[in-house]
Amino acid sequence: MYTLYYYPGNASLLPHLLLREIGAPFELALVDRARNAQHDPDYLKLNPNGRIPVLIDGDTVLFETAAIALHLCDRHPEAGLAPPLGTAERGQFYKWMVHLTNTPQAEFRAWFYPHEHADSAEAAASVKRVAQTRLEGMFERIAAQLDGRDWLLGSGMSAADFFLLMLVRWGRAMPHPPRDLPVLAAHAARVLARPAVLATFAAEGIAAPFV
Ligand SMILES: N[C@@H](CCC(=O)N[C@@H](CS)C(=O)NCC(=O)O)C(=O)O
Repeated sequence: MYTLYYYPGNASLLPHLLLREIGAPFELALVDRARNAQHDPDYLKLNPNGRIPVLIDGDTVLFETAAIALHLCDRHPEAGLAPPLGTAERGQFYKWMVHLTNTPQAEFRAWFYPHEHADSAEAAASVKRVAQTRLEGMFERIAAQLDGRDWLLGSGMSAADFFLLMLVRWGRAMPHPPRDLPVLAAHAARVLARPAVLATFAAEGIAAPFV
């Protein structure tokens, strides 16, 4: 039985989506951001960075969304959410998982929390503007690579597609949201067609529109 520390719509959404897609038994533990529970001493013992999510798997405590996702793929190979180890497609899978986490996901941190990267309100506004432009470029490049295929990997749907859906969702309030790119809208619709995805949103109390 896994325990996923989550907050609705946060980065915990990716492991939550994967747990439901896999069909693994898990329980959810709310980290109440409304009262900054991510900085409670007990939570900091799980993730000293004070960030969501954390996954508990027996004696294993993991933070970092992408690491949790990769671990779940490895623990449940039968779910087919990652290509077999040592194959060319596995390399492509790593490429996308690492790219999504260290490029758009990291840039979203600057967009959602610009004050962390600035020492004045004016500088923070500038950080947010620049992050927005950079995110637009990132999504355009992802869309260009996805053009003509259903999933990020040629071999079929993988955890990276769920990751992309979460990021497209995070951009829904941007002036030029990623869903405006037809390739990304079509990809999001394919992922949203998975029953596990709608069940995840329902469990987190998230209503449509999802992206
Ligand atoms: N690199 C981390 C980032 C996680 C992250 O930024 N989580 C956000 C929610 S999406 C958070 O915990 N925000 C609360 C805070 O920073 O105080 C990961 O992927 O797990």
